[in-house]
Amino acid sequence: MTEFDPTPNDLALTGEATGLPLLTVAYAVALEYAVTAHAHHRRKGTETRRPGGPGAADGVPYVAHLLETSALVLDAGGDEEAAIAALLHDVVEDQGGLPRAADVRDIFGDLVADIVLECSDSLDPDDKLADHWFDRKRAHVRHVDDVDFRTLLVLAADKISNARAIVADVRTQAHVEGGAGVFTHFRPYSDAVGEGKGRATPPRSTDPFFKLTGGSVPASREQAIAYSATCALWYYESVHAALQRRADLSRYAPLIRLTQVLEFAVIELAAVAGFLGVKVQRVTKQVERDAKNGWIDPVPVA
Ligand SMILES: [Mn+2]
Repeated sequence: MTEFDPTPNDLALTGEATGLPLLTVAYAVALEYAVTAHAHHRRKGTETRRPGGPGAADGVPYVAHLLETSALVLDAGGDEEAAIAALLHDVVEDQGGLPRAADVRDIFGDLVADIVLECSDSLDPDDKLADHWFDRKRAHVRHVDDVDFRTLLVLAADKISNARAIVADVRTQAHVEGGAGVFTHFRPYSDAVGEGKGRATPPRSTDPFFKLTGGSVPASREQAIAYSATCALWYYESVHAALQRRADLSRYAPLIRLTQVLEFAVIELAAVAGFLGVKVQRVTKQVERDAKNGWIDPVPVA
């Protein structure tokens, strides 16, 4: 694990003192790059609805998520490289894999490319379908202990944006099944009902919360929704717990701030999940158990 070791660049004087702009043309180039690369990419679950009513565009452009992620990084005090990486953090995973990573490296340099790669869950879409959801997410949580400080900012901002989107979707769709349908868009739902795209990776009896599926696959719609909502809350709580440990040790102000903002988002998510019957306490206990079992590497206290 790398500790925060400020370089002269990290401690750069403010724009006023140096006469340098706070953001350069590289940020504008990254914005244009993200808009072009994600031109046809909509946010999950908005592919067919018109969120703004008559006259609004079909679906929510994915760039909305990238702008929010980058804005959170800047607002917390992240630097331009972190903010650029935030704009590009899904471009390798969602829009082109390794050739895309090479392109990002050519245009934006090693620092940005390395952050983007550290944010990429899987570079092979086939792997993503073949891997069990819990294995993939646990690897992602463990990864929080190893990555660079700028990457932590992007990871935190990404989770804040996603958790807020789930909360807003559940609340605005509360008139339909209490908003429960939102959780049918996630992988644990399709795994539990046995409708996974490509290779099926049904929940295993050793996975946490397996009992919520009724102990069998396919689960009923209600069981699968409860399972999916519980898994979602578990994931966000786990990422928050891992970020909290890095933030506590580092005293890196932008990370402390984003970890706090993520905590609020997770509390809101727990509240809407609680309305859907998710036992929040059970999720918290599981996160603690994971840490004890070494699913999340405990960070040594210096
Ligand atoms: Mn993202």
